Amino acid sequence: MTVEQWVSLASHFALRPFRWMARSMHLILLERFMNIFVWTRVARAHWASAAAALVGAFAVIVLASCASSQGKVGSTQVTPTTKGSVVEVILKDYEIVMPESVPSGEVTFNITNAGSHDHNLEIDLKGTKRRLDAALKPGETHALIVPLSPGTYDVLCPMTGHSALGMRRKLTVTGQGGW
Ligand SMILES: [Cu+2]
Repeated sequence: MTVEQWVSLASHFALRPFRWMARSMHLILLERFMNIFVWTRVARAHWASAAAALVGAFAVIVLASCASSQGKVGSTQVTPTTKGSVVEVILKDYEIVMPESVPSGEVTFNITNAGSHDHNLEIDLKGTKRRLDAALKPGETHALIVPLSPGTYDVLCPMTGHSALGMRRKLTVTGQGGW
């Protein structure tokens, strides 16, 4: 063997530990990278489930607030008169569309059945109840005249099960009317 070959062989063995170190450093870096990759995937999965939980909680809150409200609250026209007011009421399957408040006095409810089932309108005057003598067939309109003093009244459809389906709401009578 020549001198150069000896030097080459010697340096090969002398550098061996350094080469091994370099390789293991490489592996450590690769492992770190893999860990970060796996960790971000796990974190992303966690964020996804957290977001899903948040959306779920929001949906529950919305449903709960819908369930606790007095049916759907839509609105129609109130026309003040010298004695009180004229109020348009639209009955739907299964919703009562009318204003949330009316001025006190003689209130004329112009009730229209815009649904596909028979409906009626009942106002609870804290003891006595007022409603149309006959339920309205689909498409029919009838007036119900009720003297109302200031306060809050329950309004519902007295047909079986309809109030539970959403035909129930509150009506506030303000003291700004004819009385
Ligand atoms: Cu009804």
